[in-house]
Amino acid sequence: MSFSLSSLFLVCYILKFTLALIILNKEIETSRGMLYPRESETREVRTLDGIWNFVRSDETNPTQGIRDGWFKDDLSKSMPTIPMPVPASYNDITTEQTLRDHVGTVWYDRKFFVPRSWGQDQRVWLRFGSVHYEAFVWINGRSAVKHEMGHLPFETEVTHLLNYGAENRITVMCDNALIQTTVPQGKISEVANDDGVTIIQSYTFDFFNYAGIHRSVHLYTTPKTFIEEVEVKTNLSQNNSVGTVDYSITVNGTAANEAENTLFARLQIYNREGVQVANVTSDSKLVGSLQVDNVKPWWPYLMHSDPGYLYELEIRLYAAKEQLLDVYRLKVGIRTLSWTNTTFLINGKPIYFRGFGRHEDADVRGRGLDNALMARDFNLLKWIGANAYRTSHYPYSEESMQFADQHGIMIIDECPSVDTENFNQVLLDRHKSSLEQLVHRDRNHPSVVMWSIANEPRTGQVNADTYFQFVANYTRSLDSTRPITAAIAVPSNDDKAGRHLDIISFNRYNAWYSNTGRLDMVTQRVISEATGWNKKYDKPVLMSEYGADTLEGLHLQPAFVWSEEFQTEVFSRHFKAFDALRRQKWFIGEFVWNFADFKTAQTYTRVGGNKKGVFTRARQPKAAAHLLRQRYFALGREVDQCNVPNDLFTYIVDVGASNVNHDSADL
Ligand code: GCB
Repeated sequence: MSFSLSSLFLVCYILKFTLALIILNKEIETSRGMLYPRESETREVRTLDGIWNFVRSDETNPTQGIRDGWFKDDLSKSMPTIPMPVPASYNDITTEQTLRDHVGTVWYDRKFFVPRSWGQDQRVWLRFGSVHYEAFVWINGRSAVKHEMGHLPFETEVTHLLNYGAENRITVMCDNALIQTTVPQGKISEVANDDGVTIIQSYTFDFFNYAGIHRSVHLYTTPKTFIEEVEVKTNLSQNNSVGTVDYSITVNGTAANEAENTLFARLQIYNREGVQVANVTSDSKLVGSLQVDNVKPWWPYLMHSDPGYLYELEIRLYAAKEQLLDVYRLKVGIRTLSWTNTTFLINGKPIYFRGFGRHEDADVRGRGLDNALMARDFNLLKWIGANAYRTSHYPYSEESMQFADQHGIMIIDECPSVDTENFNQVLLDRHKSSLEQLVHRDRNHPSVVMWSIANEPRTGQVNADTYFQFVANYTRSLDSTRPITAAIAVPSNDDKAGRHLDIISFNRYNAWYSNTGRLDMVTQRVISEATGWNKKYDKPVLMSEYGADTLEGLHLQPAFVWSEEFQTEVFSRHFKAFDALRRQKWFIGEFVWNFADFKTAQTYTRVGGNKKGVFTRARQPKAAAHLLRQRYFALGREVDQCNVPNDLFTYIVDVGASNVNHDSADL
């Protein structure tokens, strides 16, 4: 009897374990709308950015505010509030450790007026650029929207919730907790401290889990029937002389439902000088194509003398009898992408990436949108001669995507999946949703040239094959015009995901995490690892991370870990490997980790954060930045025939030819 009972338990246990391993490729909810808020003849936009009121919940009682109805009235009537800027992470605004390290919910509210005119014959929408990680929103005490997933926008119609020509209140509850089924994953535990217990958030990635209302909050109006979505796909003729812009428009509104067949759109494309270069009138399907003769293609920075060329697409939506309903304008870059098992091409020309992994990170503001910092970063990217970056490890602001379009900086657009492991159904569904939201948001940006579906996933684990097959194929079904990659750090022999990707990216820290300090163990290892990936999958390969922590101002000769000399040497040893690899056509790019120093969780391996930046956190160059600049421009000159800046090389001396024979014994 006891034997059969224990075998029954064993069978049940095995069954439970096996069931937990089964993951299905389920349908998931998809996003709608979300066009970037722009003013036009038919639309008004207002920002709710500014100083909001803020309350940190008791960590041991995170749902207290919901139970006590804090959203029903001003927050200050329930709890003492402090002022909090929006957009910004809340963590580093005060001097309190409890707020910096807070785990769980926080609350924001503010008052605002809505013009009386907005109440007539139009609709009003509330849109958040991003809230990390989960947001619950109320307008005048009534639930408006709920959204899960940091770094991505969400919106809802609030027409019926607003008081027109009167005061309104918006309340937001934001939860930063990361668990095993969130994207990214984390763990919450209760740990004893000196006075009782503390709730601890842990995660395997190193960047600080900044939280709050990270990007702008907008209110905007649309007509009753309006352009809800626009999708464009562009193409070029063989010799790049004629461009086509395929469009597809989705309309929302009563006119769309009742008089579906009578709606049509007029689309025009204007060049940079404001001259109309194409126009078309659609039928009621609102799908079609425009042709641009003598087109100026969108080129990456340094690949052409006029990079980042953008046209303006104007869409006018009409009802029967030429009644103008809505106008929306969108910047469009006309380019093609194609790839083989050895090459990745833009407008028919092979790409060699020279770029960075980055973070949205700054002192005080954390991950909050900051236009001054963004402009500075793009100036630095251009100064250093980079042509690309990866949005490691989550989607960056829409404003930065617009900048990248304008400046011709190519983007590997990454979803927020980092160190993904313990694959399960809920995680898969959320992971797919993060990609759906990302592709939906960014599909019209010419700068986006690749989707990255994960950073350092544990692709050696059971289920990784099926899991990444589902994630990659789902992303492909959303957009087949761009290749798919993931930045992988497991050895190529163990990896089970690469076969589902189009391009292999790998991260490795030779002379840092492996063989620390051994500069003589970099070059050959990089060459053989890249070659291993190519041999295994027969696909283009790029190195998506390499680098060394470097304390600005620390100089040690001979080079020693953490010194500026060491970072410079580590780079140089990689350059040698990359040059050998470039001769193999399948090696398509090099990405330094990281663009700038950034904040991490507290650990003894980090002195004030991750210092692998080529720039400091204050965006000033370390010594290696000058070296990298010389390489990136030299590469630009060699592979893309670009001009190089006059100040690239500092004049040192005019050494005349020597007629004496020297050998190394002289030195
Ligand atoms: C990595 C991660 C990146 C880290 C980096 C490091 O492999 O992808 O997020 O910051 O290493 O410096 O440890």
